Amino acid sequence: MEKNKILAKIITQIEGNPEKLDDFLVSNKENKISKIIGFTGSPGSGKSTLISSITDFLRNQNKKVAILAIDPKSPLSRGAFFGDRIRMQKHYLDSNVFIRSISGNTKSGVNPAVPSISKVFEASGFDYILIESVGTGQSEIDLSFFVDVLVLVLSPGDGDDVQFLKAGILEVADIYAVNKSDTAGYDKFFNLLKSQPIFDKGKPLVRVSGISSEGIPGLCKIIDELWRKFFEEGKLTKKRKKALLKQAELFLIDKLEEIINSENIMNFNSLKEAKDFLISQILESGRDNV
Ligand SMILES: Nc1nc2c(ncn2[C@@H]2O[C@H](COP(=O)(O)OP(=O)(O)OP(=O)(O)O)[C@@H](O)[C@H]2O)c(=O)[nH]1
Ligand SMILES: [Mg+2]
Repeated sequence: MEKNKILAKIITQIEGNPEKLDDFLVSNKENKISKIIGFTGSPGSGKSTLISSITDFLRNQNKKVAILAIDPKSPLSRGAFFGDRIRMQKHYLDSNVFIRSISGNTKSGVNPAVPSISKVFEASGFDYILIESVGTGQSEIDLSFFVDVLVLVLSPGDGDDVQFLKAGILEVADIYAVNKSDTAGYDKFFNLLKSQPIFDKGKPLVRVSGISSEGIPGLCKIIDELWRKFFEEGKLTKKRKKALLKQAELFLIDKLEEIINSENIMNFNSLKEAKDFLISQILESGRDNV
């Protein structure tokens, strides 16, 4: 079977049960570290277009690229809806680019299978894993645990959305990519952002256009430099360990919700009893299934 088809099948199994990962990694001989880069931002800010443009740039350097789009709207069923297919179209013909979308629809936040899927990509020898996630709030913050470097994509369309600019995602992003530099009124927006105290903390604010490709080589250089810095400081190892904890937390949250929403759980009368009950249920459900 063609290599990418095998990869697609493995990911489908991991998405349903991330703990299966260990079965697949036994034969990993590549032993190469991928750069896991997250792209988040409000709907329509241009994440997919930017990822496509970055993929062009990386492919020109002969890098292998895996793209994982987390789609919050898609059903939990297999073969989830892939809204960005058109923008990524040309890359589908390239066997060194692998594109996959998964559902982000878990109650707890971002899909907890993400780090396991990244490990499969890493074991398959991809140089870069580019992860797109849309939405504001918890799922984006969760994504920051699952990537090495997080890029927040802003665009002039976000200008009026003060709520968005206030969200905690600004703090957890490592790089701000201000997209659509080819559009009218862009400079005003860029300068407005630049003058905000939050953008004045030394994190890179980069002028880019996913359409004209302005600033893409510069953005990729900044991503690489930051990744290397995190790697050399040992931050990357810590981050990836923390991702495992976050993954476990997300599973536990989903499991707890399931227990709380189930029937016949009323045989306790105090907070302590309720707490003990939850703990016992978690333990009873078996560590392997949590
Ligand atoms: N002019 C201009 N338009 C852009 C640029 N990047 C994206 N767009 C347009 O903005 C719209 C949204 O782009 P997408 O790449 O789909 O944005 P997205 O953030 O992936 O959107 P969602 O996945 O729906 O959240 C499309 O019409 C793009 O053509 C850019 O750099 N310049
Ligand atoms: Mg998109």
